[in-house]
Amino acid sequence: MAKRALITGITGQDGSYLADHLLDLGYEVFGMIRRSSTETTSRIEHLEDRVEFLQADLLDQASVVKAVETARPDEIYNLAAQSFVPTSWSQPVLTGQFTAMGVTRMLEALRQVAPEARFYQASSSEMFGKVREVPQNELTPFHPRSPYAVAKTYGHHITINYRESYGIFAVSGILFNHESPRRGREFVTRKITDGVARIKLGLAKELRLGNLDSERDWGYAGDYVRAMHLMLQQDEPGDFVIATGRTHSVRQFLEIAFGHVDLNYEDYVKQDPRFLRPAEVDQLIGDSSKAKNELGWVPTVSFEDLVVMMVDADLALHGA
Ligand code: NAP
Ligand code: F7E
Repeated sequence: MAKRALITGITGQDGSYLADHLLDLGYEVFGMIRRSSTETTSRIEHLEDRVEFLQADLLDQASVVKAVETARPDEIYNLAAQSFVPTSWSQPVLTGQFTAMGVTRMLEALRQVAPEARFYQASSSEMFGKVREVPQNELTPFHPRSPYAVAKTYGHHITINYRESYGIFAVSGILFNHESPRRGREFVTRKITDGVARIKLGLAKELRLGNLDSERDWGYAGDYVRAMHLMLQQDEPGDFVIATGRTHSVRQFLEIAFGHVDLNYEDYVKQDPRFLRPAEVDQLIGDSSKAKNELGWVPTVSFEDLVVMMVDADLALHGA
């Protein structure tokens, strides 16, 4: 019989790639969607006939319980969150409700109606924040630098706590930044590739950004969802860092993205203090050797290929 998976956050970047991957593997996929007055399903339009959608909101315990009850999942992937770091300073309480307490609501729903289901929590490299060691691995202490990262740190620990308290097969993937043509346009990579496409096609004259010196370990989202699935297929539950092991600055991203269309980023990029953060994470670089050894997971898309893939996709979207 086909395995059943429930994905929260299925309308987001990772949810859409994970749904693609699980359907390819023969899963029956259920997707939790919150009510909206506007369409939020553009990333999963191609899957509408193959996924069963369940309306629920992470803020509403009864709706979450109902979704788990209906899906009767073998596996739950908890990807839903308020995931944009700057918004976590302007809406810190809501971010805590979604990104921290939302995890407990999902775990409680699982405990109540599907205690045998395996649970994946979307943890984040942002938990390392002001890093204590380089590179960061599963044992590196956390020092979160934003309300988002604090909320994710809670979600990480409550997942481990439910594993230890109730024997639930609950794992946490500490994923470093991962991007794709389906990335939200407010995140820096997509903001840049969208900006490059607009500038190249004469639709915009400049691109306003914040800190160009911060460095991230950027990978491809399609690679990272494979790791989520692998984590739930192990004999014992455990936590894994997923990263490429290479770090690059926003400036290097700009050089490659503008260079790909024969432009120089310095002619178009303006620094704008509105995009600076109250506390910055300067550099992240992950050590995913545990994932390589135990899951057999390795990334397949290089940084350079990722940038080019995203620029080309945005050029195509704008009609080039
Ligand atoms: P994303 O594109 O921002 O998607 C977030 C998803 O959460 C959307 O489907 C959104 O639904 C849903 N959501 C938000 N609030 C909700 C609520 N109250 N009830 C139900 N659903 C809600 O994020 P992503 O990049 O795919 O990331 C997936 C997860 O991994 C997130 O938890 C993120 O924090 C975490 N993460 C991401 C990265 C990364 O680099 N991408 C790295 C580490 C961890 P709507 O469409 O209705 O808004
Ligand atoms: O910023 C700098 C900014 O917003 C990356 C989320 O998926 O990954 C993501 O969080 C860097 C930061 O991602 C702009 O200051 C400069 O240093 O693309 P971002 P993030 O904050 O790293 C982690 C792993 C998650 O878990 C999160 O959910 O780029 N930057 N200028 C800018 N960033 C933005 N957004 N906009 C700018 O104009």
